[in-house]
Amino acid sequence: MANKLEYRPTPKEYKPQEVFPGVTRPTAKQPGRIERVDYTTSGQPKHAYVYLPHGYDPSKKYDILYLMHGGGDRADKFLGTDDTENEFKGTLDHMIENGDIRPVIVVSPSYYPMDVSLGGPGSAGELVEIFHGEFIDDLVPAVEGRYSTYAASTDRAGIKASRDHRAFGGFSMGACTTWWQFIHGLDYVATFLPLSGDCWALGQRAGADKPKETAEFLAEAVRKSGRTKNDFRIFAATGTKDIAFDALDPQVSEMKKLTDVFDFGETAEEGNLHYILAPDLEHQWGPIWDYCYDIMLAIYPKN
Ligand code: FER
Repeated sequence: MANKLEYRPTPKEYKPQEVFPGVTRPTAKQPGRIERVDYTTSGQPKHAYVYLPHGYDPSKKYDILYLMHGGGDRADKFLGTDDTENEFKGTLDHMIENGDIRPVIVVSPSYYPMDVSLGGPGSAGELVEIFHGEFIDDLVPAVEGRYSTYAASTDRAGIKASRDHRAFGGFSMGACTTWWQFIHGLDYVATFLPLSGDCWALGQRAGADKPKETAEFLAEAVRKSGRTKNDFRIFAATGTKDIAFDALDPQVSEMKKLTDVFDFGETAEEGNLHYILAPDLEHQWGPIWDYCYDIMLAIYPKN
C-alpha cells in the first residue's frame, strides 16, 4: 500500500545554506538552469521563465509543469531567474540530483501583461479567467516548440496528444487560473495543482459562498468535455490558517460528493482528487513550495 499523501516540509538540506553570516547559497552539485522565453499574445510582449534540469538533452522527452504566481507577482516569482537565488529552484535541483523525481521541465509564466500601456483587461480576476487562451495559443507553442517535451507538434492536436505529460498549477490567483484551465483546457492538461486558492467561476470566493454549486460547475465541465474520471488528476493543497482555507476546503468537500466525476484518493495512486491540508500553515510562499515538493514526489516518481 502506497503512502498517504500528506504535508511534509521540504528537507532542510534542499534549501539554500548559509555560507557566511547572512549569506546563503544554493547547494546542489548539479544545478539546472533557468532560461527566459519571449512570446507575444494578442499583440502584447510576454515572457516566461523555464527550468531545464541538469543534463537537459533535446533528444529526450520531458514532462512539463506550468506554475502560476499569485496576485501582484511576476513571471520570475516561482523559479527566480538565472541571476537570482530562489529556494524552490534549489529544491528542484536537489530532488532531481538525488533521484527523488525524474528530470522535468518547469515553467513560470504570468497572466499580467508586461506592458500595461497596451491596454487589455486589468484585474487579476479577469486576467486569470482568460489565461487558458494564451496558454494554448501562445505560451505552450513558444515553450514546447523550443524545448523537448512529449508534444510532437505544438498545434492543438500535438498538445492534446501529449496532455498526459503536462501539468498546470498555481498559488492563490494562480490556483484560480488553474481552475479556469481545468474548466476550459482539460484536453491539453491532465494534472492540476490548485494551491491555496478556490474556483471563482461563480464569483469571487465562490468556493466559500457557493461550494456545492462550484463543485457541480466543475463536474459539469468534465461531463461536457467528454472526458472521464480516469483522464485527469487534481492535487489541491492549503493550510488550516491560510486565507484560502475557508473557500478551498468547502469546495473540495463538495467535490468529493460528486463521485461520477471526482474520486477522492488518500494516496497519489488512488482516485483523481487529492487534497493536502497542512496544519497551521498560512498564505505564503514557503508552504506553497513545500506543497510543490510533496506533489512532485507523487507525480514524477523515477521510473
Ligand atoms: C483565495 C484566497 C485568496 C483565492 C485567492 C486569494 C483564488 C487571493 C488573494 C490575493 O491575491 O490577495 O481562496 O482563491
